[in-house]
Amino acid sequence: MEQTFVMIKPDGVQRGLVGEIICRFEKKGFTLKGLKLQSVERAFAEKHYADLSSKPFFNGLVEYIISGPVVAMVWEGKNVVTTGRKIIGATNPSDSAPGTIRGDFAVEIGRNVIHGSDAVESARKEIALWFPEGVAEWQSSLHSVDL
Ligand code: RTP
Repeated sequence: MEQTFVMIKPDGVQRGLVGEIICRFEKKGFTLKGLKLQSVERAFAEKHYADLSSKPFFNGLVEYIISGPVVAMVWEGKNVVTTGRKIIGATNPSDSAPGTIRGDFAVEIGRNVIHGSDAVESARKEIALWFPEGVAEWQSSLHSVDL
């Protein structure tokens, strides 16, 4: 079953959006497989965002991610990577549709509340980085078997 990595960024935690965000993924029907509140070191944040190291906003992005605790999660379900990105909304909150997390709760691209893996392969890498101890083994009975 497909899994994705989702991180509620420091602004999302500070604004009390953790419950709301978990609620949206749960109500959609995805299964929570891993969850932790974590303060990340600079080197860890740089590793997570290594692909963006050449971008002009990289240092500001790292400062943002280390500015307070984040909530790291693994969610599981059919097409959870793509559908999770739809639930989250476009990167720039000016473009994210109402009804999405960023569309409903964010204004600034540099304070856009949440991260979600952009592909199955990056999800695999990010889950390995954030959850080296592994995630829960349980299987929700709400998922149908593939026909
Ligand atoms: P994320 O990784 O956080 O889910 O975001 P994303 O895939 O939608 O977007 P990406 O291009 O990977 O950018 C990662 C994060 O960097 C910040 N950003 N700031 N100032 C800027 O122009 C700018 N562009 C991107 C955002 O926090 C974005 O989520």
